[in-house]
Amino acid sequence: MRRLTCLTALALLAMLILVPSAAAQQNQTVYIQDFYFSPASITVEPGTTVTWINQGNAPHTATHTGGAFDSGTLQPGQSYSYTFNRVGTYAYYCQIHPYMTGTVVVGGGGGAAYFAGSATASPTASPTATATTLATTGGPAVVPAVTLAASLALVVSGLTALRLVLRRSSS
Ligand SMILES: [Cu+2]
Repeated sequence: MRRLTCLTALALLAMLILVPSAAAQQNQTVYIQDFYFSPASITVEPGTTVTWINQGNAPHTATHTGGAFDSGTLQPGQSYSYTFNRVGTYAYYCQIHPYMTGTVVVGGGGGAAYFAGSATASPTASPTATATTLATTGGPAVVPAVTLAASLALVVSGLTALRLVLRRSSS
């Protein structure tokens, strides 16, 4: 009885820790310094929101060469976010200092899986949930898939334990 309650508590605790960490992977930060982007190149899953934070002393921009996104002038301390829903390689630069360049690669090797999964998904409906599901079907996203599987296993075991506890206390 006490052991089951303990198991349930552990399972719930693990859920609280694991689930947000899986969701936290949907955000990435690029720091803008004087005069470079750090890291200059990042690879993210579709649906990831990238935030550029100007940590330098000069104003900077993060401007896509193809016009998909443009932060405008970011004064020191200001930030700009853009959500990458489409697979591709996005080269960007600073309009004030054009020698500052960076790249965001969306999809990595999982592009095929992304397109297969996105055919039925509405582009406007809950991008976080969609991206999480896609991560489990994507080839290179092994770690998130394992994390999700572990979370699911814990949820199931936690609910089973909870049911046992409830059944025992009611009889
Ligand atoms: Cu700049």
